[in-house]
Amino acid sequence: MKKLILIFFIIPNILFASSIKMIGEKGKLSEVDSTIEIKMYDNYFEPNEIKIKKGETVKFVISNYGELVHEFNIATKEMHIEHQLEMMKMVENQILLADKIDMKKMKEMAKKDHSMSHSHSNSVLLEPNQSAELIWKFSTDTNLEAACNVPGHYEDGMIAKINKP
Ligand SMILES: [Cu+2]
Repeated sequence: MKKLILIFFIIPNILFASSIKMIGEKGKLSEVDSTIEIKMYDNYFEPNEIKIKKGETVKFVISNYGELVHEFNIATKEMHIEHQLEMMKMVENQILLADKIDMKKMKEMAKKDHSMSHSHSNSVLLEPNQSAELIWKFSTDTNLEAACNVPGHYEDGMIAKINKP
C-alpha cells in the first residue's frame, strides 16, 4: 500500500526527478565542503562562472540585488528549457510578477497544479532584496549551468556556467 501511494505521487514528477538525480541532490549542512556567494542583478549573476568538483557539497548564499524577481537554478540546459515552461505558466497565472511573487495565489494554484508551487530542491526564486541558501551535492561536474528561468532572463544571458576548477 505504501509503495502504491509512493508511485502515485512520484509518477507526475518522474521525468523531472530522473533528470534531477543525474545532476545531484539536496546537500546536508554537515557535509558542506565550500560556500559560494551569488549576487543576482537585472539580468545577470555575479560571478557568472562557478567552479565545482564532482561529489562536492556546496552551500550557495544567494542574494537578489536587482529590481526584478530572479531565480537561481542548478540544472542542465535541457532541464532549464523545460522549467521555463512552468515559469511562463506562473506568469500567465499572475503568480510570478516582475518584482513580486504572489505567495497567496501560488498556494492556491498549487492545490490544483503542483508545478505552480515552485518547490524544487535545485532552485530558489527570490524577490528583490531577498536572500536564501541552497545546499547542493553535485554528482556531476559536466553540462551544468546555474540559470534564471524567469521569462526572458535566460534569453538575456542570466546564466552562470558551472565548470571544473
Ligand atoms: Cu532573472
